[in-house]
Amino acid sequence: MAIERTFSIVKPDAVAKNVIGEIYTRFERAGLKIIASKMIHMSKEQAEGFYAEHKERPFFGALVEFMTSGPVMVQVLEGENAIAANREIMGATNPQEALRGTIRADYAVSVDENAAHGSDAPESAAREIAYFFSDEEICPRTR
Ligand code: DAT
Ligand code: MG
Repeated sequence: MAIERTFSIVKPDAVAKNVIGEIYTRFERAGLKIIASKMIHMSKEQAEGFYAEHKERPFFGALVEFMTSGPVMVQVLEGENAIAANREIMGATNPQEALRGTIRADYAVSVDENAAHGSDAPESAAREIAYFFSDEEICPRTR
């Protein structure tokens, strides 16, 4: 499998729980390299645009409200099979269904506030990375 990039968010609930570092450690232990990272507090427009694919879903308003309720960490992760690897360590969307030892099982309690986001395909990864990061903000390892 080739080296891939994926887009990740440590969501407002996890930032509020003060577990940014613990989640970053899980990325690193899984062999994923953080090649871009910043803290932002999303505007309503930014969150609506990011989750545009879900705008007809009944939970859309609550999702946007949650994602703008506090700061988040946004990051680009790079590594072997990064998209699937990140989804695996995050666990299922509903923390009640997430496997033990996954980020969502350990740091989230409900589907409404589920600690982390990870791109689900190469196309969404490219779109989501470009949505939050300019090329200059992405820093591939040189050593
Ligand atoms: P994922 O974040 O695992 O990619 P998704 O893309 O289906 O899941 O949904 C995006 C987010 O929307 C998800 O992280 C939490 C919220 N969400 C999804 N399904 C939901 C539901 N049934 N009730 C409330 N929020 C939901
Ligand atoms: Mg998704």
